[in-house]
Amino acid sequence: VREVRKAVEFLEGSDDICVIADIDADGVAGAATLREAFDVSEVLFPPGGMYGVPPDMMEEALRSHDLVVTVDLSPPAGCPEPDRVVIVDHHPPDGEPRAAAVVNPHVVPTLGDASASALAGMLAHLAGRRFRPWVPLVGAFGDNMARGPVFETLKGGVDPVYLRGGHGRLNLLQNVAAHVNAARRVMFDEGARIALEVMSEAETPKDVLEDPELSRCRMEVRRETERLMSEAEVEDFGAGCGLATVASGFDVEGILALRLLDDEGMRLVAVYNETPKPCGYVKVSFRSDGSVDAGVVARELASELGGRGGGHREAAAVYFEPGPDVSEAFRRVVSRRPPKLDL
Ligand SMILES: [Mn+2]
Repeated sequence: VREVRKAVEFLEGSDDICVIADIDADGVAGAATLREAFDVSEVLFPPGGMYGVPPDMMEEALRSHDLVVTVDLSPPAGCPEPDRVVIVDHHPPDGEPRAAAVVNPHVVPTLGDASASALAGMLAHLAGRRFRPWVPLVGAFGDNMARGPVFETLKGGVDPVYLRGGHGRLNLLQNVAAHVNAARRVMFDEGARIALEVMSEAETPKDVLEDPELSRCRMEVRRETERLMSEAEVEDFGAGCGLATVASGFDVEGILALRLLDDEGMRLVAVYNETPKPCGYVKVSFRSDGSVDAGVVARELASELGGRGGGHREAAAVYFEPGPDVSEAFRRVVSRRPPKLDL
């Protein structure tokens, strides 16, 4: 595949790579993999719970480094010098992505379903570099994307004990993903930074699970989730769609939406966390049972709220400036019932 070969050539040909990665387990695992395999001089994370690469971060990275690789993220529109950028992402791109190489299943369909971290593992593997193969799989489990040809290939190099779970129990790598995600739910980009260092030092997944700081975050997230679950009330807006409003300094609205979706037996649950993130935006997270496209609902709500939104069929989010009446906006989106929503 031409895009993949070009990406490998760029990564092998540079000794000054800057990685800009999303703060979740997929972004962190992808960054850890690239840093282990290639000459990565710096890893950056979008600040304060922001989603997407801020234009000034992109410009600064291009000024200071030869090659910039975005992981689980794509460059902002109007990015200067796209010929020094490689994209490793699996989100549907906004328009035609411009870069020296684009490793994204939406652009290269033969890649199949894959997390960004698994794509990073594939690049390291194709370059013949050494890396711990369980690391990119952490991101695949974190994104619920433990499937597809890239994942299956990487899985072959991993101790099967790490993948043993089932009967309602998480396997070792799912547990590591929850640890890594807990860090950013509590501390945003600082949490991602800590998790990256822990993952980079770890010889085995157990080493990540035994890290005291990540374990503390996991416990705090668990406690905060239980607190919010005991208070949260889902308002039914019809068509199996509901909204709950909470206030938390933690980024737990996605976990809550999933828990409430299961508990209430709804088709789609939106959770609005009215406490702003450190970056100043507030967020609504969506989880769907698959019969409603959460990504479509998120984009519709984003245009109502003047924010940015997107995601997949099962999981999506909207970011916006605090202020608008979210409940009214959500009511308008649900009552319009555009055919695309399948409501
Ligand atoms: Mn991802």
